[in-house]
Amino acid sequence: MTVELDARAKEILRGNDRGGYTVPTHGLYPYQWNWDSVFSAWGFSTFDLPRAWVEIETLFASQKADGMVPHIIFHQVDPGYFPGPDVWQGGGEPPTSGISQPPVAAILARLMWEGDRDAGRAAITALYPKMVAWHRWWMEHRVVDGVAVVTHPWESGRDNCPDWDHGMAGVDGSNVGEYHRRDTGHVDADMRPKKIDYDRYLAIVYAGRSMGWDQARVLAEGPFLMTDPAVHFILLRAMDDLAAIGRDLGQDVAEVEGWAETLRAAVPDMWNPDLGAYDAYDLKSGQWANNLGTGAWLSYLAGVENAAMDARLTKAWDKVRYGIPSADPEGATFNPKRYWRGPSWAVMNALIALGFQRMGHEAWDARLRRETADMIRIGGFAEYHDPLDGSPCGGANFSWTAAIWLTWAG
Ligand code: 2M8
Repeated sequence: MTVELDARAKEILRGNDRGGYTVPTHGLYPYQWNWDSVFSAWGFSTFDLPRAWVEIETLFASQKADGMVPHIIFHQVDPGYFPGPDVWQGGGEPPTSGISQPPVAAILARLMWEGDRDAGRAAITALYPKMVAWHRWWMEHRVVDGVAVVTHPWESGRDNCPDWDHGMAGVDGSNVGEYHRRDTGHVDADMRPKKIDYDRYLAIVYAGRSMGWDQARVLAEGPFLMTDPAVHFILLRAMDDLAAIGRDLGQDVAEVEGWAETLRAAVPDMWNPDLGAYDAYDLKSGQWANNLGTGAWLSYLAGVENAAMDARLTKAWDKVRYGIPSADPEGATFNPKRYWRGPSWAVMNALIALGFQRMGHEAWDARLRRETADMIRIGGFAEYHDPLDGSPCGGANFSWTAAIWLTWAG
């Protein structure tokens, strides 16, 4: 069974390879997505290391002059996805979107590099200054008072999670006109964001586009601005990993270490005492999300933990059977099948597990790995799974789920 699933996972990555980059899945997502691509690279690294490094090189080839690495790169126009390059108008050749995605590259590149230094030396040496430039972009354009923020739910990667409900309520989506969604033609609409969400996603894109994607303006004037503990902890961990890579390469890492210190010093500011956990905060309305979500779970990744939160988190985990739910199972809006509002994501489970490993939570790591593997055995290499019964949700033959099977779960 495991051997068969190993072979199937490799087949999925090979099948989604479009030559230098990997699509998340055929049909639903026909372009290169930033963090999907890095997870795919990690998957490739288990059986084709040169191909793995090429994946990350292709991603960084679309880095902007200001250091941003875009969230989508539209290599070949495909009418099967909306919104495409004509809507985004993010510039570049190939064209890109105008926002970024969680900076996991340094975290996984370090694992790949430490797995085989000789094979990775040339790639990591070329990538290092590019990753530094990207992290500098985050510090300049997506960190407010030491805390990481997102300017669009898509920038967080967790599109419709309850974290964003307050911020999204403040976005006027009434003027976006007619448009034709494609996602609901590929997968069950009940597993996707609602129309009201899409209206607002588009309104935020139109606002950024009208500013010519001037990122200082997007930050200051955009209609959506929330702190994101998940991105904060990912960025902080990525800083530590980038500094480690830099030291290995004999670079002066003082600037990177300084960024890590800034982010680490602001961790207490993300603590919501009423929730008893790290939480997202709406900088527009001045309200906590009050949601026990992925951000809290990712604290371990950055070497942060809090005894009060541990009990709260494990209680939520115990309510489901297959991995970490993307929203609190006791929350009023929990939905085990609707995208980021409850389902378990193999890719998030793997990232959370890297945190458990860092903090020495071996039993939790083993449990999460077992549950994620069981979920994949039950539901296949789906985009995400129902955490109650493991059934598959969203797109099938998904690159990052295949990658997580090969690197960790399987
Ligand atoms: C989802 O997001 C895209 C927009 O970026 C979409 O729904 O159209 C998210 O799950 C995101 O995290 C992921 O990178 C992307 C591709 O798998 O799909």
